[in-house]
Amino acid sequence: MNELLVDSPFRQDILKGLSANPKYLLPKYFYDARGDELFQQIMHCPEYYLTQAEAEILSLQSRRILERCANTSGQFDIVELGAGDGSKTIFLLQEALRMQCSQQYYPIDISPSMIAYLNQNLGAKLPGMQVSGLAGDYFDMLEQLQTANDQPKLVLFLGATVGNMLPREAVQFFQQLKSFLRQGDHVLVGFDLKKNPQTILDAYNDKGGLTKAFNLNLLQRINRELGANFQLHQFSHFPVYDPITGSCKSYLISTCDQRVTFDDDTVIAFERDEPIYMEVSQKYSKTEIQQLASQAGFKPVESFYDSRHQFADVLWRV
Ligand code: AVJ
Repeated sequence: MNELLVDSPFRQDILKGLSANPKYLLPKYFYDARGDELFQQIMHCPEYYLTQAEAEILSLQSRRILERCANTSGQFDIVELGAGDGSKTIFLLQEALRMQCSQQYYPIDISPSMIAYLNQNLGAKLPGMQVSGLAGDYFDMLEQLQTANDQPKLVLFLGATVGNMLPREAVQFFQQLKSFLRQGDHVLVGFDLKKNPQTILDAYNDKGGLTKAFNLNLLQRINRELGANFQLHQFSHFPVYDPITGSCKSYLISTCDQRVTFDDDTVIAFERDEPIYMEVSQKYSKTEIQQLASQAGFKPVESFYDSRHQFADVLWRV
């Protein structure tokens, strides 16, 4: 055992997940620099309809969304959880500047490279908007923000990031989010809607193999950052979709009996055909979205859909 190795949250979470039965990894760890890059490519691949659908909503309906917020809040700060590269949010931010209802944008993201990119590049595209990025976990960063300011807020949680939680986890998440908000604050949440199950499965099983590479990249990251020796070619990518529960789940399957060792001498054994549960991408019906709002204690304001009703950006108020 090398005593100089720091027991980082990343190491703790990875070893906890790989020691569990069944084994799992946390999707927030997909997003290192290479993972960011692969996710950008997924967003542009033909099977991954979500990005286009939400871009259509935000490019055509941002004015209406912001009018509904300004009604009750007047001026407000815009906070975004899981901002990514901000390429869809920019429509909404530009409209907010035109309407003069917001001049402060706080993107929060787990990826420090994304936040650095936003801090450097977004201000120039949005003259008059103060961009203050925060890299870290959502609630840690919201805590920081709360002590720094108490402006009315519009919190964006776009891109179906909420899908990385199961419905009961989502209820708890929004209950906790609400504790950072005040009466009259808004949240805009992007949900991927239940639809033809094959369309959904294809989005997580693209022909170009990007989603597979995105999943395997987390093993690569573990190799690099935790001194492990995952053999990437000994894992296959296996996505499934259950049209009743709406859960699309991704697994990596060990294709043989194998042992993986880490630089702290940890050994993780895999049996042939043993899965690692990587991610859920939860899909919702319109009714289930309503139920989630009421269970979490938010008031529905208005739902915004793309022309094919594949995706919903849903506005709630505290
Ligand atoms: C970033 C969580 C919205 O679940 O659709 C895309 C991540 N994983 N392809 C999703 C993802 C595989 C994505 N979210």
